[in-house]
Amino acid sequence: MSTADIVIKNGTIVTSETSYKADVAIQSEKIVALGENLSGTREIDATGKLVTPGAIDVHVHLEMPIGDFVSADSFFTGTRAAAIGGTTAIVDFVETQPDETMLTALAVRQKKAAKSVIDYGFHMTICPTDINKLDQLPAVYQAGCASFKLYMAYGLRLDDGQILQALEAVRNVGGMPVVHAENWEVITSMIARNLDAGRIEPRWHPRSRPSIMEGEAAGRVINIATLVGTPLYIFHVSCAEVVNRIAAACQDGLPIYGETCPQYLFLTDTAYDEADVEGALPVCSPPLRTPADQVHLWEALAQNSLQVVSTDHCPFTRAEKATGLEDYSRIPGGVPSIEMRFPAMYTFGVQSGYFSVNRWVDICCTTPARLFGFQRKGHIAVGYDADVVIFDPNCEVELSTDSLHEDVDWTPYDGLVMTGWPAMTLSRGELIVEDGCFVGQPGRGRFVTRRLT
Ligand code: DUC
Ligand code: ZN
Ligand code: ZN
Repeated sequence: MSTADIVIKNGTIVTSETSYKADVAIQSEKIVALGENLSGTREIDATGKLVTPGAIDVHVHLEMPIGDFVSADSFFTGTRAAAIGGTTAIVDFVETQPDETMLTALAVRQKKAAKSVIDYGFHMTICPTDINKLDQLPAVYQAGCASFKLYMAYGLRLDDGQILQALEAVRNVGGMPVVHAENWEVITSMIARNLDAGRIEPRWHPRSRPSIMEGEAAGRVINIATLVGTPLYIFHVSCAEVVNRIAAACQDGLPIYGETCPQYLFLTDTAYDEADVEGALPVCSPPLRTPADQVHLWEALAQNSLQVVSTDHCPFTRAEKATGLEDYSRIPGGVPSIEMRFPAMYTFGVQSGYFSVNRWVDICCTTPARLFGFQRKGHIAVGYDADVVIFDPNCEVELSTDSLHEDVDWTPYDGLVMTGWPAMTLSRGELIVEDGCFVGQPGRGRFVTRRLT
């Protein structure tokens, strides 16, 4: 073949299926050849390194208005941090105002995302005020939003009848529904009872959102999805009760999928016992759970009862978190994880022996691409986008607010040591991260038209 733009030489290619030594040739944004002794205008030596697909994070909230606040990372700072950690595509969210069409809301959100440094897509949220707009779903799917978000909690929650209608409409366009599964009636009753009794501290957050009720909500929506005959993807699984329901559905051959997130794999509910704002910082929903739940999640990832690790990256500052110290239900929920996910899953998933290097790539890259319709991403193969990470398995990085690039003044992972970190990140053939430094341009990321068929 003719000389390629870039050739990554001497690395070990890791896919979800296999690992092997080969060079990777890149031309005009694509992988154009895999083989031995390839030559390129620029040659990058990857001796001793793993060459993986760029990771895909299908659950992030960047500059997202939530309650009185806006989540701390912008599309620029959040995607820059993601790229430094080896993530080359994200999926964020669109919420439609009552007097707007879904396509208008999509266009508004696309404008917001214009400074992204990596490629992106959006889940279209179906809010209660969207139930009479379900005839817009074919146009939304056509526009490239192949997945639809349903809430069972918060102000945007749908009741069971609305969930039935929404799932039928998503099924009819061939989309993937994603769901936040919690039992809002029980949660709000327990919060009211606690606040009435003066139980206002963050430690009451997990006690108001018991895992048995996360399991109940997940079971209920799995049943409705099964009745409707649609696949379903459950967001931020935190506990054994949900894992067991997904595993049972998979056993029955149903297309039910689940993700968990770093916060549930690395932190536990004792974090809420810390004094002052420290106890408020890790408030997220569902809440952090027990060490036993944590082990269950790791084992579920190994056994394919959970298929994906995403982040639910949704940071708020220390000052914003502190506004809820007199009422834990007002603490803005969410933690930062967008940068550490891919290396953390290598260090604590692969190095700790939970699963293989191929399963790591499957969980972080290939399955998220497949389930969410990134048809040219998530794999190292000819014809795919040259979204590639050159991963140094020996590079040690200690996580801290200083070492991370997220635009927020704390991290829940302070002091956690990664053994393995991206040496380089390429997005569509462009080198955008080198030795931990971002070297790309704001706005180079593109909206990806996702399709499931
Ligand atoms: N929980 C959510 O459901 N979304 C944003 C952050 C959080 O903690
Ligand atoms: Zn959620
Ligand atoms: Zn979320």
